[in-house]
Amino acid sequence: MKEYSTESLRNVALVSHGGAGKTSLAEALLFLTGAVNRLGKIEEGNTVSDFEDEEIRRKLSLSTAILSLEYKDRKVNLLDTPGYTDFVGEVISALRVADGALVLVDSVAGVEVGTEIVWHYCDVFKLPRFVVIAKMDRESASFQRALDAARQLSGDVTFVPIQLPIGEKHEYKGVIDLFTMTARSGAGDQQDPIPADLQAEADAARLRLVEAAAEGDDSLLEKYLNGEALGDDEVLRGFRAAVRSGRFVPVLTAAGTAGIGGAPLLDAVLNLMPSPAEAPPAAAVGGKGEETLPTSDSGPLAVYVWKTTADPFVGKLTYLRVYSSALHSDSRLWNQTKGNEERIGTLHAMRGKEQIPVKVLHAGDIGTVAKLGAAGTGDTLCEKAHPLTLPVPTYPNALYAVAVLPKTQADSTKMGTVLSRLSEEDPTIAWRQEPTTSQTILQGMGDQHIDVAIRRAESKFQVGLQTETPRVPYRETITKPGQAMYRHKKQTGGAGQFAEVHMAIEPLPDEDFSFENKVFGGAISNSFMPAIEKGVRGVLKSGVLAGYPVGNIRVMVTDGKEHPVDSKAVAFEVAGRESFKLAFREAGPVLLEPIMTVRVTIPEASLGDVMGDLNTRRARVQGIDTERGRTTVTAQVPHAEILRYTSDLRSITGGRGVFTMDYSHHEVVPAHTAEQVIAARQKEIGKQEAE
Ligand SMILES: Nc1nc2c(ncn2[C@@H]2O[C@H](COP(=O)(O)OP(=O)(O)O)[C@@H](O)[C@H]2O)c(=O)[nH]1
Ligand SMILES: [Mg+2]
Repeated sequence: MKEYSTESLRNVALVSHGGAGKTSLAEALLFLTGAVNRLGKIEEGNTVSDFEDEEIRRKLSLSTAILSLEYKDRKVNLLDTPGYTDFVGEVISALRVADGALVLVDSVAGVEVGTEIVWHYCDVFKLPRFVVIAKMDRESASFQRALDAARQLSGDVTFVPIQLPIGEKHEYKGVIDLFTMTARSGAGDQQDPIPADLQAEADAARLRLVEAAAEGDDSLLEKYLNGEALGDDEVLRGFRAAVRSGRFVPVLTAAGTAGIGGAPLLDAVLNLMPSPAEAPPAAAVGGKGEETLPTSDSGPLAVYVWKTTADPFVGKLTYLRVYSSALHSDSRLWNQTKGNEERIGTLHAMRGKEQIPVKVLHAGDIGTVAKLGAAGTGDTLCEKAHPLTLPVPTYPNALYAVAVLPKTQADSTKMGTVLSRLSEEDPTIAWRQEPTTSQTILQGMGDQHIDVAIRRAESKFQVGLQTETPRVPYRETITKPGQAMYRHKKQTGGAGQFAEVHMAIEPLPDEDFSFENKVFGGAISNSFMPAIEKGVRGVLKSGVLAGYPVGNIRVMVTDGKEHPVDSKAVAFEVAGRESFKLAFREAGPVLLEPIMTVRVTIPEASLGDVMGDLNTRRARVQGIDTERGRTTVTAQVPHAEILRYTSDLRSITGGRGVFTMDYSHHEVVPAHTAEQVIAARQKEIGKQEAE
């Protein structure tokens, strides 16, 4: 591939609800520009973009692919993102490094919830964008209906068609390009006269385009208001400014699988989307505070790692965007985030999994490099002499948790490593050990996300994992003072065992545990105290009621007896343990459960359903706020009741609801619920012991 300068690049992300036709459209553009000589199909599992085994198996995109294509002497880096909500992390990473976005709207389904979500993220990154009304050849496709739906995406911008479809449904043949006022049938290489029956409609639409163009530039507006005609160049210049200001969104149409509309779409990308040089310059934190980086080869080197993948055959692949200066193959640079030097081998432009070696990536370009040592997603690479850190976007919290278990002993030793790898690759995956339940917890965006992660662990790292619902980290404690004594006596042949311990316990609200020797007159030698304490501490870990950790207890040894020959540390350990258990049962034992503070943000219309559902979850609602049609409910909800809320909220709100969740405190479990929890846990322990 030849070298492309900053001005000749376009970085554009394809975003939408899943199934709107992004991957198929990208495939059509690759085919049109000669990057592939056969049009791949989703159904046949042979598109360039969806190359991963899991993507082929599921027939949908799971991660962002770079599709570099060359058109009219420019290079367009298409970033084809997944649409399914679980994989929104990939969308965020792609939008972070894109200079513009193509938002696809299905010509039949219209705007779906995934479209609203990606629109919101385009706002976050302030990206100029197009709406592409896709799959126009489908039965019951309607340009007008889809356009009306798209207009609902935002009341703050004006949607302006720059193309009209020639025909719809199976009659869809091509597009009318309102810039050139020509008909472009099929892929649109050729420009023909507009069909007579569409001329009036095209003239009216052109008028609205010219009006929008005039608004993009004050001098043009004056000319326009004075009744002078604007030339084609002026229309383009004015409209380009209008689009980049974010106030106007051009609307296009296409059908990827039918190969219609590709060339006019690419023309619009070249004409209207900013090159990296025209996009707002990046800001980074340097040694002396924030710096604005010129997007040119002469700036200080700043490279952002936006994605990393590991593959048993390819090894580690690091996806980069150069923000400033040029990055050369076979060079060295500094990983400012990790604090180590990185050796850059051969740089590549990418086309799905195909790596096309390049000598240099100029400022603004996107590509990959293999086998970087430490670099992970979100790192900044720079020159050691000029340290810089580029900002990492905020990813949503991964709140869908499962417990993971190794399938075999061999898997067990590799489990931690593989979970770390997965969470390094994907900022929306996290894992940790939960000490109170002794479980390994893996968190992601939803069940599909976790499912894909588990399959990757198996196929890429050969580590078999199983999942189960995580246990709630209950705790046990007491509510009033209690006391007990226990005598341990054992005569086996020669040496016997003897110990007697009297114990009093009471609640200790502000501390987890204290152990005191209150024995008068040497009834128990001081030297046995550590053994008694050890016996008690053993119970703190394993619990009394249902095997959960015990805490907030003050333990006092008040009296006891010992035998000159048979008393040994081990005997006092047993007596300490058993007397503590007895005292515990006397002291009003209760189960404590974690209570979470949950903030649920939903469309106002879903409020009734969401509140009704929260009621079934023992929730205490603390507040309801409504702002611009979105309502936020704040509530305290027992952890046990909200384990699967990610999926449940999605189904209650049609995917429009989101929530955050933070640990608040532990609280006594109501007696009735506690009985059920204890019974279930005892059954589980019984089963484990039987095994
Ligand atoms: N009729 C028709 N079907 C399409 C078109 N584009 C995609 N599809 C089909 O719609 C489904 C989803 O397409 P895909 O490209 O994977 O959508 P994505 O999830 O947005 O990437 C697949 O079955 C495609 O074959 C199109 O232009 N016309
Ligand atoms: Mg796709």
